[in-house]
Amino acid sequence: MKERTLSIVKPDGVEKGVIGDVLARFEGAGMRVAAIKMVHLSAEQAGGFYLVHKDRPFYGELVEYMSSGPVVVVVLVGDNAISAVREVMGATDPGKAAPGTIRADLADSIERNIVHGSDSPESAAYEIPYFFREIEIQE
Ligand code: IDP
Ligand code: MG
Repeated sequence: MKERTLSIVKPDGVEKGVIGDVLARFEGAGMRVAAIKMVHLSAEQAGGFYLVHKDRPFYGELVEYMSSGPVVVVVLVGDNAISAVREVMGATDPGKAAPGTIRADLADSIERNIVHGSDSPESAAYEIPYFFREIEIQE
């Protein structure tokens, strides 16, 4: 089933110069980039994006990290895009991520883990319009 998902190359990914590497891995897995932009989120914007985590102990640090530098936000389209992208990303903790995944190969810690991907159709439906108007998505 053709699906949309939202992915973000996080501030550590941009800083490390792996935007191209991350996007190439998604394209190599059959995903197509349907929208893309670089933004530097304010703390308020990062907090709104991660509102689902507002009661978690790491929320404050997560908001600080996600607003610490520019990020690249993309809409990816493809067969089962949500789960396909999560598979290419690897587990949240790079120490537990499968070999060959983005996080296993490139990430430093459970927080600074290079990349975001929507985890469900419900989160994709919140996250995509958080960044893109329909007219900005080329499907
Ligand atoms: P996900 O990015 O794999 O979906 P989530 O549980 O949704 O993981 O957490 C969102 C983000 O919050 C993670 O990608 C990571 O940057 C950060 N995070 C998650 N768990 C922890 C933690 O235990 N300590 C610090 N940061 C965390
Ligand atoms: Mg998540």
